[in-house]
Amino acid sequence: MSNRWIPLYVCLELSFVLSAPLFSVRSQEDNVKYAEEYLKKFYNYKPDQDRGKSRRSTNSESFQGKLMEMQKYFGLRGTGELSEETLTTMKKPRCGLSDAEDYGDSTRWKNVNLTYKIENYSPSVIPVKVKKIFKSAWRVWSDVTPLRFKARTKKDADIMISFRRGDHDDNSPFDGHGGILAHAFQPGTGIGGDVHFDHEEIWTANSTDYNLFSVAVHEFGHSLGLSHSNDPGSVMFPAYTYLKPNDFTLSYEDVQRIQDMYGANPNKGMSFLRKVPPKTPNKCDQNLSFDAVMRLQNEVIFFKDRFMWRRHPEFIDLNLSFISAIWPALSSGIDAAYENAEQRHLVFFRGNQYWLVQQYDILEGYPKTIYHLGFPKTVKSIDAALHFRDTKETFFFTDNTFWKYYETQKKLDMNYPKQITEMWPGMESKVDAAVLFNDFIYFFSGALQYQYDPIKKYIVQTRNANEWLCS
Ligand SMILES: *[C@@H]1O[C@H](CO)[C@@H](O)[C@H](O)[C@H]1NC(C)=O
Ligand SMILES: *[C@@H]1O[C@H](CO)[C@@H](O)[C@H](O)[C@H]1NC(C)=O
Ligand SMILES: *[C@@H]1O[C@H](CO)[C@@H](O)[C@H](O)[C@H]1NC(C)=O
Ligand SMILES: *[C@@H]1O[C@H](CO)[C@@H](O)[C@H](O)[C@H]1NC(C)=O
Ligand SMILES: [Ca+2]
Ligand SMILES: [Ca+2]
Ligand SMILES: [Zn+2]
Ligand SMILES: [Zn+2]
Repeated sequence: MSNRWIPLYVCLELSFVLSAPLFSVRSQEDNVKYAEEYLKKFYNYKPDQDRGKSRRSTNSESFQGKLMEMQKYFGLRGTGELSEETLTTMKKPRCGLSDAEDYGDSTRWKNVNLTYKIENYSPSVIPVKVKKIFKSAWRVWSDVTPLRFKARTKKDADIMISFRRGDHDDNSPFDGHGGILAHAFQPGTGIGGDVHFDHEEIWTANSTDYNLFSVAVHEFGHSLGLSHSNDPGSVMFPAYTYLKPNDFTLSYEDVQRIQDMYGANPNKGMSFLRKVPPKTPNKCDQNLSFDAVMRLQNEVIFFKDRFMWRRHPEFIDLNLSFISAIWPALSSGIDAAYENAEQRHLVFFRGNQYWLVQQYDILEGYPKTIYHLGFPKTVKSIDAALHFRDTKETFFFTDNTFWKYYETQKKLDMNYPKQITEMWPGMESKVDAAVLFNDFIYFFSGALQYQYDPIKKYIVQTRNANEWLCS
Protein backbone atom coordinates (compact mmCIF):
# COMPACT_ATOMS: atom_id res chain seq x y z
CA MET A 1 0.00 0.00 0.00
CA SER A 2 2.78 2.41 -0.79
CA ASN A 3 2.38 5.74 -2.44
CA ARG A 4 -1.10 6.58 -1.24
CA TRP A 5 -1.95 10.06 -2.31
CA ILE A 6 -1.80 11.30 1.23
CA PRO A 7 -0.03 9.22 3.82
CA LEU A 8 -1.70 8.61 7.12
CA TYR A 9 0.81 9.51 9.74
CA VAL A 10 2.70 6.63 11.16
CA CYS A 11 1.22 4.80 13.98
CA LEU A 12 3.46 2.04 15.09
CA GLU A 13 0.68 0.01 16.60
CA LEU A 14 -1.41 -0.06 13.52
CA SER A 15 1.65 0.24 11.33
CA PHE A 16 0.21 2.65 8.87
CA VAL A 17 2.68 3.25 6.13
CA LEU A 18 4.41 6.57 6.01
CA SER A 19 5.38 7.20 2.46
CA ALA A 20 7.25 10.45 2.72
CA PRO A 21 10.43 10.46 0.66
CA LEU A 22 13.79 10.75 2.35
CA PHE A 23 14.81 14.34 2.15
CA SER A 24 18.04 13.95 4.00
CA VAL A 25 19.69 12.16 1.08
CA ARG A 26 19.01 14.93 -1.34
CA SER A 27 21.10 18.00 -1.03
CA GLN A 28 19.35 21.32 -1.09
CA GLU A 29 20.92 21.98 -4.48
CA ASP A 30 19.29 18.89 -5.93
CA ASN A 31 16.00 19.97 -4.45
CA VAL A 32 16.23 23.37 -6.08
CA LYS A 33 17.10 21.75 -9.40
CA TYR A 34 14.16 19.42 -9.05
CA ALA A 35 11.84 22.29 -8.21
CA GLU A 36 13.11 24.33 -11.17
CA GLU A 37 12.39 21.46 -13.54
CA TYR A 38 8.94 21.07 -12.06
CA LEU A 39 8.14 24.75 -12.37
CA LYS A 40 9.46 24.84 -15.94
CA LYS A 41 7.25 21.94 -16.88
CA PHE A 42 4.07 22.88 -15.07
CA TYR A 43 4.21 26.60 -14.26
CA ASN A 44 5.79 28.07 -17.35
CA TYR A 45 8.90 29.10 -15.44
CA LYS A 46 11.63 30.48 -17.72
CA PRO A 47 14.88 30.60 -15.78
CA ASP A 48 16.66 32.50 -18.58
CA GLN A 49 14.46 35.49 -17.91
CA ASP A 50 15.20 35.06 -14.24
CA ARG A 51 18.92 35.59 -14.74
CA GLY A 52 20.20 38.63 -12.99
CA LYS A 53 17.23 38.75 -10.71
CA SER A 54 17.63 37.48 -7.22
CA ARG A 55 15.99 34.20 -6.26
CA ARG A 56 14.19 36.09 -3.56
CA SER A 57 12.52 38.54 -5.88
CA THR A 58 8.75 38.13 -5.78
CA ASN A 59 8.31 39.07 -9.42
CA SER A 60 5.67 36.66 -10.67
CA GLU A 61 8.12 35.35 -13.30
CA SER A 62 10.84 34.58 -10.76
CA PHE A 63 11.60 31.26 -9.15
CA GLN A 64 10.06 32.37 -5.90
CA GLY A 65 7.02 33.84 -7.60
CA LYS A 66 6.43 30.63 -9.55
CA LEU A 67 6.95 28.59 -6.40
CA MET A 68 4.30 30.62 -4.62
CA GLU A 69 1.96 30.13 -7.54
CA MET A 70 2.46 26.37 -7.30
CA GLN A 71 2.01 26.34 -3.53
CA LYS A 72 -1.26 28.22 -3.76
CA TYR A 73 -2.48 25.95 -6.53
CA PHE A 74 -2.04 22.95 -4.25
CA GLY A 75 -3.52 24.65 -1.19
CA LEU A 76 -0.18 24.96 0.60
CA ARG A 77 0.93 28.08 2.40
CA GLY A 78 2.30 30.37 -0.32
CA THR A 79 5.60 31.18 1.30
CA GLY A 80 7.84 30.96 -1.76
CA GLU A 81 10.16 28.80 0.35
CA LEU A 82 11.07 25.37 -0.93
CA SER A 83 9.73 23.47 2.08
CA GLU A 84 9.58 19.70 2.52
CA GLU A 85 5.86 19.83 2.14
CA THR A 86 6.24 21.65 -1.18
CA LEU A 87 8.72 19.05 -2.43
CA THR A 88 6.49 16.20 -1.28
CA THR A 89 3.64 17.71 -3.24
CA MET A 90 5.85 18.12 -6.31
CA LYS A 91 6.74 14.45 -6.16
CA LYS A 92 3.17 13.30 -6.24
CA PRO A 93 2.16 11.43 -9.38
CA ARG A 94 0.29 13.72 -11.71
CA CYS A 95 -0.86 14.66 -15.18
CA GLY A 96 1.82 15.84 -17.62
CA LEU A 97 0.00 18.98 -18.70
CA SER A 98 0.78 22.41 -17.33
CA ASP A 99 -1.15 24.07 -14.50
CA ALA A 100 -0.36 27.52 -15.88
CA GLU A 101 -1.77 26.93 -19.34
CA ASP A 102 -5.22 28.35 -19.18
CA TYR A 103 -6.52 27.88 -22.66
CA GLY A 104 -9.74 29.40 -21.45
CA ASP A 105 -11.75 26.30 -22.22
CA SER A 106 -12.30 27.88 -25.65
CA THR A 107 -10.95 25.16 -27.92
CA ARG A 108 -13.76 22.72 -28.35
CA TRP A 109 -15.14 20.12 -30.69
CA LYS A 110 -17.66 21.36 -33.24
CA ASN A 111 -19.27 17.96 -33.63
CA VAL A 112 -21.18 16.42 -30.77
CA ASN A 113 -20.70 12.90 -32.09
CA LEU A 114 -17.11 11.91 -31.46
CA THR A 115 -15.21 8.71 -32.08
CA TYR A 116 -12.30 7.19 -30.20
CA LYS A 117 -9.96 4.33 -30.92
CA ILE A 118 -7.85 2.34 -28.51
CA GLU A 119 -4.55 1.72 -30.30
CA ASN A 120 -2.89 -0.62 -27.81
CA TYR A 121 -3.27 -2.02 -24.32
CA SER A 122 -1.53 -2.20 -20.98
CA PRO A 123 -0.32 -5.64 -19.89
CA SER A 124 -1.80 -5.28 -16.41
CA VAL A 125 -5.44 -4.88 -17.42
CA ILE A 126 -7.11 -7.18 -19.93
CA PRO A 127 -8.40 -5.46 -23.10
CA VAL A 128 -12.05 -6.20 -22.42
CA LYS A 129 -11.72 -4.40 -19.08
CA VAL A 130 -9.83 -1.49 -20.60
CA LYS A 131 -12.65 -1.05 -23.11
CA LYS A 132 -15.19 -1.03 -20.29
CA ILE A 133 -13.16 1.44 -18.23
CA PHE A 134 -12.82 3.89 -21.13
CA LYS A 135 -16.49 3.54 -21.96
CA SER A 136 -17.51 4.44 -18.41
CA ALA A 137 -14.96 7.29 -18.31
CA TRP A 138 -16.52 8.78 -21.47
CA ARG A 139 -19.96 8.28 -19.97
CA VAL A 140 -18.99 10.59 -17.09
CA TRP A 141 -18.78 13.40 -19.64
CA SER A 142 -21.64 12.38 -21.94
CA ASP A 143 -24.03 12.18 -18.98
CA VAL A 144 -23.84 15.94 -18.49
CA THR A 145 -23.37 17.17 -22.10
CA PRO A 146 -24.84 16.58 -25.57
CA LEU A 147 -21.58 14.81 -26.51
CA ARG A 148 -21.72 11.18 -27.65
CA PHE A 149 -18.70 8.88 -27.85
CA LYS A 150 -18.37 5.84 -30.04
CA ALA A 151 -15.55 3.33 -30.04
CA ARG A 152 -13.97 2.56 -33.41
CA THR A 153 -11.70 -0.36 -34.14
CA LYS A 154 -10.79 0.02 -37.79
CA LYS A 155 -10.62 3.55 -39.16
CA ASP A 156 -8.86 6.37 -37.34
CA ALA A 157 -10.97 8.26 -34.84
CA ASP A 158 -11.22 11.82 -33.52
CA ILE A 159 -9.55 10.72 -30.33
CA MET A 160 -6.75 8.15 -30.48
CA ILE A 161 -5.93 6.55 -27.15
CA SER A 162 -2.61 4.78 -26.58
CA PHE A 163 -0.07 3.63 -24.04
CA ARG A 164 3.34 5.13 -24.87
CA ARG A 165 6.81 4.73 -23.47
CA GLY A 166 9.47 7.39 -22.75
CA ASP A 167 10.05 9.84 -25.58
CA HIS A 168 7.27 9.16 -28.04
CA ASP A 169 7.77 12.01 -30.50
CA ASP A 170 5.36 14.59 -29.22
CA ASN A 171 7.84 16.74 -27.26
CA SER A 172 6.38 15.48 -23.99
CA PRO A 173 8.37 12.41 -22.99
CA PHE A 174 7.14 10.10 -20.28
CA ASP A 175 9.34 9.37 -17.31
CA GLY A 176 9.05 5.71 -16.36
CA HIS A 177 7.21 4.56 -13.29
CA GLY A 178 5.53 7.30 -11.24
CA GLY A 179 5.86 11.03 -11.90
CA ILE A 180 3.89 11.84 -14.99
CA LEU A 181 1.09 9.36 -15.57
CA ALA A 182 -0.56 10.59 -18.75
CA HIS A 183 -1.32 13.58 -20.94
CA ALA A 184 -3.81 14.58 -23.60
CA PHE A 185 -4.20 17.13 -26.35
CA GLN A 186 -6.79 19.83 -26.78
CA PRO A 187 -9.57 19.30 -29.33
CA GLY A 188 -8.38 19.58 -32.93
CA THR A 189 -7.35 17.62 -35.99
CA GLY A 190 -4.43 15.18 -36.11
CA ILE A 191 -3.03 14.69 -32.65
CA GLY A 192 -5.78 16.96 -31.26
CA GLY A 193 -7.87 15.22 -28.60
CA ASP A 194 -5.48 12.27 -28.39
CA VAL A 195 -4.71 10.67 -25.05
CA HIS A 196 -1.40 9.07 -24.06
CA PHE A 197 -0.92 6.95 -20.94
CA ASP A 198 2.58 6.19 -19.66
CA HIS A 199 3.14 2.57 -20.68
CA GLU A 200 5.58 2.07 -17.82
CA GLU A 201 2.94 2.50 -15.13
CA ILE A 202 1.16 -0.49 -13.71
CA TRP A 203 -2.41 0.35 -14.60
CA THR A 204 -5.16 -1.26 -12.58
CA ALA A 205 -8.90 -1.71 -12.44
CA ASN A 206 -8.82 -1.64 -8.64
CA SER A 207 -7.69 0.79 -5.99
CA THR A 208 -3.98 -0.01 -6.33
CA ASP A 209 -1.84 2.60 -8.05
CA TYR A 210 -2.64 3.64 -10.71
CA ASN A 211 -6.30 3.24 -11.32
CA LEU A 212 -6.96 3.63 -15.05
CA PHE A 213 -10.49 4.99 -14.67
CA SER A 214 -9.34 7.79 -12.36
CA VAL A 215 -6.70 8.99 -14.81
CA ALA A 216 -8.89 8.45 -17.89
CA VAL A 217 -11.73 10.68 -16.65
CA HIS A 218 -9.19 13.46 -16.10
CA GLU A 219 -7.41 13.05 -19.44
CA PHE A 220 -10.69 12.82 -21.35
CA GLY A 221 -11.57 16.17 -19.77
CA HIS A 222 -8.46 17.60 -21.51
CA SER A 223 -9.49 15.90 -24.77
CA LEU A 224 -12.72 17.85 -24.56
CA GLY A 225 -10.88 21.12 -23.94
CA LEU A 226 -10.75 21.52 -20.17
CA SER A 227 -7.62 22.83 -18.49
CA HIS A 228 -6.49 22.10 -14.94
CA SER A 229 -8.35 23.28 -11.86
CA ASN A 230 -6.95 24.10 -8.43
CA ASP A 231 -10.10 22.81 -6.77
CA PRO A 232 -8.98 19.57 -5.09
CA GLY A 233 -12.50 18.22 -5.49
CA SER A 234 -12.41 18.73 -9.27
CA VAL A 235 -11.53 15.84 -11.54
CA MET A 236 -9.28 18.33 -13.36
CA PHE A 237 -7.02 18.77 -10.33
CA PRO A 238 -3.54 17.87 -11.68
CA ALA A 239 -2.50 15.33 -9.05
CA TYR A 240 -3.53 11.71 -9.06
CA THR A 241 -6.22 10.59 -6.69
CA TYR A 242 -8.09 7.33 -6.65
CA LEU A 243 -11.69 7.76 -7.70
CA LYS A 244 -14.04 4.94 -6.94
CA PRO A 245 -15.81 4.27 -10.26
CA ASN A 246 -19.19 3.30 -8.82
CA ASP A 247 -19.21 6.19 -6.34
CA PHE A 248 -17.81 8.81 -8.68
CA THR A 249 -19.42 12.15 -9.44
CA LEU A 250 -18.06 15.18 -11.18
CA SER A 251 -17.81 18.21 -8.94
CA TYR A 252 -20.08 21.20 -9.33
CA GLU A 253 -17.25 23.11 -10.98
CA ASP A 254 -16.52 20.32 -13.49
CA VAL A 255 -20.14 20.16 -14.60
CA GLN A 256 -20.33 23.93 -14.90
CA ARG A 257 -17.16 24.20 -16.96
CA ILE A 258 -17.99 21.43 -19.40
CA GLN A 259 -21.57 22.69 -19.80
CA ASP A 260 -20.30 26.22 -20.47
CA MET A 261 -18.51 24.70 -23.47
CA TYR A 262 -21.03 22.20 -24.78
CA GLY A 263 -24.34 22.80 -23.01
CA ALA A 264 -26.31 20.35 -20.89
CA ASN A 265 -27.43 16.88 -21.87
CA PRO A 266 -30.66 17.55 -23.83
CA ASN A 267 -32.10 14.20 -22.83
CA LYS A 268 -31.38 14.45 -19.19
CA GLY A 269 -30.27 17.94 -18.23
CA MET A 270 -29.04 18.80 -14.77
CA SER A 271 -32.07 17.13 -13.25
CA PHE A 272 -30.81 13.77 -14.44
CA LEU A 273 -28.09 13.88 -11.85
CA ARG A 274 -29.35 12.15 -8.75
CA LYS A 275 -28.34 15.20 -6.82
CA VAL A 276 -26.74 18.53 -7.56
CA PRO A 277 -23.04 17.91 -8.22
CA PRO A 278 -21.09 18.38 -5.02
CA LYS A 279 -19.26 21.58 -4.27
CA THR A 280 -15.91 21.12 -2.60
CA PRO A 281 -16.32 22.11 1.04
CA ASN A 282 -14.30 25.08 2.22
CA LYS A 283 -12.79 24.50 5.64
CA CYS A 284 -13.21 28.19 6.46
CA ASP A 285 -16.90 28.40 5.55
CA GLN A 286 -18.61 29.75 8.67
CA ASN A 287 -21.54 27.45 8.00
CA LEU A 288 -19.50 24.30 7.64
CA SER A 289 -21.00 21.30 9.38
CA PHE A 290 -19.59 17.78 9.56
CA ASP A 291 -20.91 14.31 8.80
CA ALA A 292 -18.67 12.63 11.36
CA VAL A 293 -15.62 13.35 13.49
CA MET A 294 -13.26 10.62 14.64
CA ARG A 295 -10.21 10.35 16.81
CA LEU A 296 -7.47 8.26 15.16
CA GLN A 297 -4.32 7.93 17.22
CA ASN A 298 -3.27 11.54 17.80
CA GLU A 299 -5.21 12.89 14.90
CA VAL A 300 -8.75 14.11 14.70
CA ILE A 301 -10.41 13.36 11.40
CA PHE A 302 -13.34 15.37 10.07
CA PHE A 303 -15.61 13.88 7.45
CA LYS A 304 -17.71 15.86 5.02
CA ASP A 305 -19.35 14.44 1.87
CA ARG A 306 -16.59 12.81 -0.21
CA PHE A 307 -13.81 14.46 1.77
CA MET A 308 -11.91 14.31 5.00
CA TRP A 309 -9.52 16.63 6.81
CA ARG A 310 -6.87 15.36 9.17
CA ARG A 311 -5.81 17.46 12.12
CA HIS A 312 -2.46 16.28 13.41
CA PRO A 313 -1.14 18.02 16.54
CA GLU A 314 2.39 18.26 15.10
CA PHE A 315 1.48 19.68 11.72
CA ILE A 316 0.10 23.08 10.95
CA ASP A 317 -1.32 22.26 7.57
CA LEU A 318 -4.47 20.29 7.11
CA ASN A 319 -4.99 17.92 4.32
CA LEU A 320 -8.19 17.79 2.44
CA SER A 321 -8.44 14.43 0.76
CA PHE A 322 -10.98 12.15 -0.76
CA ILE A 323 -12.16 9.52 1.72
CA SER A 324 -11.73 6.98 -1.07
CA ALA A 325 -8.05 7.90 -1.43
CA ILE A 326 -7.42 6.54 2.07
CA TRP A 327 -10.19 3.97 2.45
CA PRO A 328 -11.02 2.89 -1.09
CA ALA A 329 -13.91 0.70 -0.07
CA LEU A 330 -15.83 3.38 1.79
CA SER A 331 -18.43 5.56 0.13
CA SER A 332 -18.96 9.24 0.57
CA GLY A 333 -21.36 10.56 3.17
CA ILE A 334 -20.22 8.83 6.38
CA ASP A 335 -22.82 9.18 9.16
CA ALA A 336 -20.62 8.31 12.11
CA ALA A 337 -17.16 6.89 12.82
CA TYR A 338 -14.96 5.91 15.74
CA GLU A 339 -11.71 4.17 16.49
CA ASN A 340 -11.81 1.17 18.75
CA ALA A 341 -8.17 1.40 19.82
CA GLU A 342 -8.24 -1.78 21.85
CA GLN A 343 -9.63 -3.91 19.04
CA ARG A 344 -7.46 -1.99 16.61
CA HIS A 345 -10.20 -1.25 14.21
CA LEU A 346 -12.20 1.65 12.90
CA VAL A 347 -15.96 1.58 12.64
CA PHE A 348 -17.83 3.54 9.98
CA PHE A 349 -21.58 3.98 9.65
CA ARG A 350 -23.64 4.94 6.65
CA GLY A 351 -27.40 4.47 6.52
CA ASN A 352 -28.27 1.19 8.16
CA GLN A 353 -24.88 -0.33 7.41
CA TYR A 354 -21.56 -0.34 9.20
CA TRP A 355 -18.02 -1.35 8.28
CA LEU A 356 -15.12 -2.56 10.37
CA VAL A 357 -11.83 -1.40 8.93
CA GLN A 358 -8.30 -2.35 9.82
CA GLN A 359 -5.71 0.01 8.43
CA TYR A 360 -6.92 0.46 4.88
CA ASP A 361 -8.96 -2.67 4.51
CA ILE A 362 -12.50 -3.68 5.29
CA LEU A 363 -12.76 -6.81 7.40
CA GLU A 364 -14.38 -9.79 5.80
CA GLY A 365 -18.12 -10.03 6.16
CA TYR A 366 -18.67 -6.27 6.16
CA PRO A 367 -20.69 -4.15 5.68
CA LYS A 368 -23.29 -5.54 8.07
CA THR A 369 -26.54 -3.90 9.03
CA ILE A 370 -26.75 -2.01 12.31
CA TYR A 371 -29.39 -4.54 13.42
CA HIS A 372 -26.46 -6.90 14.04
CA LEU A 373 -25.46 -4.52 16.82
CA GLY A 374 -28.91 -4.88 18.35
CA PHE A 375 -30.67 -1.77 17.06
CA PRO A 376 -34.43 -2.16 16.49
CA LYS A 377 -35.68 -1.81 12.91
CA THR A 378 -37.13 1.60 13.75
CA VAL A 379 -33.57 2.97 13.69
CA LYS A 380 -32.64 3.74 10.08
CA SER A 381 -29.29 5.39 10.63
CA ILE A 382 -26.91 6.67 13.30
CA ASP A 383 -26.23 10.38 13.72
CA ALA A 384 -22.97 10.09 15.64
CA ALA A 385 -20.82 7.71 17.66
CA LEU A 386 -18.79 8.51 20.78
CA HIS A 387 -16.29 5.97 22.06
CA PHE A 388 -14.70 5.84 25.51
CA ARG A 389 -11.43 3.92 25.54
CA ASP A 390 -11.25 3.48 29.32
CA THR A 391 -14.74 2.08 29.88
CA LYS A 392 -14.89 0.37 26.48
CA GLU A 393 -18.31 1.83 25.89
CA THR A 394 -19.65 3.45 22.78
CA PHE A 395 -22.59 5.82 22.68
CA PHE A 396 -24.68 6.11 19.55
CA PHE A 397 -26.87 9.12 18.82
CA THR A 398 -30.18 9.10 16.98
CA ASP A 399 -32.21 12.34 16.95
CA ASN A 400 -32.55 13.57 20.51
CA THR A 401 -31.71 10.22 22.05
CA PHE A 402 -28.67 8.05 22.59
CA TRP A 403 -27.85 4.37 23.02
CA LYS A 404 -25.11 2.58 24.96
CA TYR A 405 -23.04 -0.26 23.57
CA TYR A 406 -20.63 -2.48 25.52
CA GLU A 407 -17.66 -3.27 23.27
CA THR A 408 -16.43 -6.15 25.43
CA GLN A 409 -19.74 -8.02 25.44
CA LYS A 410 -20.63 -6.71 21.97
CA LYS A 411 -24.00 -5.82 23.35
CA LEU A 412 -26.37 -2.91 23.06
CA ASP A 413 -27.91 -1.97 26.44
CA MET A 414 -31.63 -2.65 26.26
CA ASN A 415 -32.47 0.10 28.78
CA TYR A 416 -31.90 2.66 26.06
CA PRO A 417 -32.49 4.93 24.14
CA LYS A 418 -32.51 7.81 26.59
CA GLN A 419 -32.74 11.55 26.06
CA ILE A 420 -29.35 13.13 25.37
CA THR A 421 -30.00 15.72 28.10
CA GLU A 422 -30.34 13.00 30.71
CA MET A 423 -26.68 12.13 30.39
CA TRP A 424 -25.33 15.46 29.12
CA PRO A 425 -27.48 18.22 30.60
CA GLY A 426 -27.56 21.32 28.42
CA MET A 427 -26.89 19.42 25.19
CA GLU A 428 -30.24 20.21 23.64
CA SER A 429 -29.39 19.90 19.95
CA LYS A 430 -29.35 16.93 17.67
CA VAL A 431 -25.77 15.65 17.33
CA ASP A 432 -24.07 15.40 13.91
CA ALA A 433 -20.76 14.15 15.24
CA ALA A 434 -19.04 13.62 18.56
CA VAL A 435 -15.49 12.97 19.67
CA LEU A 436 -13.63 12.62 22.95
CA PHE A 437 -10.42 14.64 22.97
CA ASN A 438 -8.20 15.75 25.87
CA ASP A 439 -10.87 14.83 28.43
CA PHE A 440 -13.56 16.91 26.82
CA ILE A 441 -16.41 15.71 24.67
CA TYR A 442 -16.91 17.77 21.54
CA PHE A 443 -20.41 17.63 20.15
CA PHE A 444 -20.88 18.96 16.64
CA SER A 445 -24.31 20.19 15.67
CA GLY A 446 -24.82 22.13 12.45
CA ALA A 447 -22.31 24.95 12.25
CA LEU A 448 -21.55 24.76 15.97
CA GLN A 449 -19.22 22.82 18.21
CA TYR A 450 -20.01 22.32 21.92
CA GLN A 451 -17.09 21.61 24.23
CA TYR A 452 -18.54 19.54 27.05
CA ASP A 453 -17.00 18.80 30.43
CA PRO A 454 -18.09 15.24 31.19
CA ILE A 455 -17.21 15.45 34.89
CA LYS A 456 -18.81 18.78 35.73
CA LYS A 457 -21.56 18.06 33.22
CA TYR A 458 -21.89 21.34 31.42
CA ILE A 459 -21.03 23.02 28.13
CA VAL A 460 -17.77 24.86 28.67
CA GLN A 461 -17.68 26.63 25.36
CA THR A 462 -19.60 26.95 22.11
CA ARG A 463 -17.68 27.76 18.96
CA ASN A 464 -17.89 27.38 15.21
CA ALA A 465 -17.79 23.74 14.17
CA ASN A 466 -14.78 24.44 11.93
CA GLU A 467 -12.76 26.12 14.70
CA TRP A 468 -10.09 23.38 14.58
CA LEU A 469 -9.74 23.58 10.84
CA CYS A 470 -9.77 27.28 10.25
CA SER A 471 -8.07 29.60 12.66
C1 LIG B 1 -0.56 17.18 4.22
O1 LIG B 1 -0.06 17.65 5.44
C2 LIG B 1 1.27 17.29 5.69
C3 LIG B 1 1.63 17.84 7.03
O2 LIG B 1 1.46 19.21 7.11
C4 LIG B 1 2.18 17.81 4.59
O3 LIG B 1 3.49 17.37 4.81
C5 LIG B 1 1.69 17.29 3.26
O4 LIG B 1 2.46 17.82 2.22
C6 LIG B 1 0.26 17.71 3.08
N1 LIG B 1 -0.24 17.24 1.80
C7 LIG B 1 -0.94 18.03 0.99
C8 LIG B 1 -1.41 17.42 -0.27
O5 LIG B 1 -1.19 19.17 1.25
C1 LIG C 1 -25.25 12.42 -33.78
O1 LIG C 1 -25.69 11.07 -33.77
C2 LIG C 1 -27.08 10.91 -33.56
C3 LIG C 1 -27.39 9.44 -33.55
O2 LIG C 1 -26.44 8.74 -32.85
C4 LIG C 1 -27.86 11.62 -34.64
O3 LIG C 1 -29.24 11.52 -34.36
C5 LIG C 1 -27.44 13.08 -34.70
O4 LIG C 1 -28.08 13.70 -35.79
C6 LIG C 1 -25.94 13.22 -34.84
N1 LIG C 1 -25.62 14.62 -34.75
C7 LIG C 1 -24.76 15.20 -35.60
C8 LIG C 1 -24.55 16.67 -35.41
O5 LIG C 1 -24.15 14.59 -36.43
C1 LIG D 1 -5.17 -4.88 -8.61
O1 LIG D 1 -4.85 -5.00 -9.98
C2 LIG D 1 -3.47 -5.23 -10.22
C3 LIG D 1 -3.23 -5.16 -11.71
O2 LIG D 1 -4.25 -5.75 -12.44
C4 LIG D 1 -3.08 -6.56 -9.61
O3 LIG D 1 -1.70 -6.79 -9.84
C5 LIG D 1 -3.36 -6.51 -8.12
O4 LIG D 1 -3.10 -7.78 -7.56
C6 LIG D 1 -4.80 -6.13 -7.86
N1 LIG D 1 -4.94 -5.91 -6.43
C7 LIG D 1 -6.02 -6.30 -5.75
C8 LIG D 1 -6.03 -5.98 -4.29
O5 LIG D 1 -6.95 -6.88 -6.28
C1 LIG E 1 -24.56 30.75 6.12
O1 LIG E 1 -25.91 30.35 6.11
C2 LIG E 1 -26.83 31.42 6.11
C3 LIG E 1 -28.22 30.84 6.24
O2 LIG E 1 -28.36 29.64 5.56
C4 LIG E 1 -26.64 32.22 4.83
O3 LIG E 1 -27.54 33.30 4.81
C5 LIG E 1 -25.23 32.74 4.78
O4 LIG E 1 -25.00 33.39 3.56
C6 LIG E 1 -24.24 31.58 4.90
N1 LIG E 1 -22.91 32.11 5.01
C7 LIG E 1 -21.90 31.66 4.26
C8 LIG E 1 -20.59 32.28 4.50
O5 LIG E 1 -22.05 30.78 3.42
CA1 LIG F 1 5.43 8.07 -15.44
CA1 LIG G 1 -23.24 12.25 11.59
ZN1 LIG H 1 -4.24 17.02 -16.63
ZN1 LIG I 1 2.33 11.87 -25.64
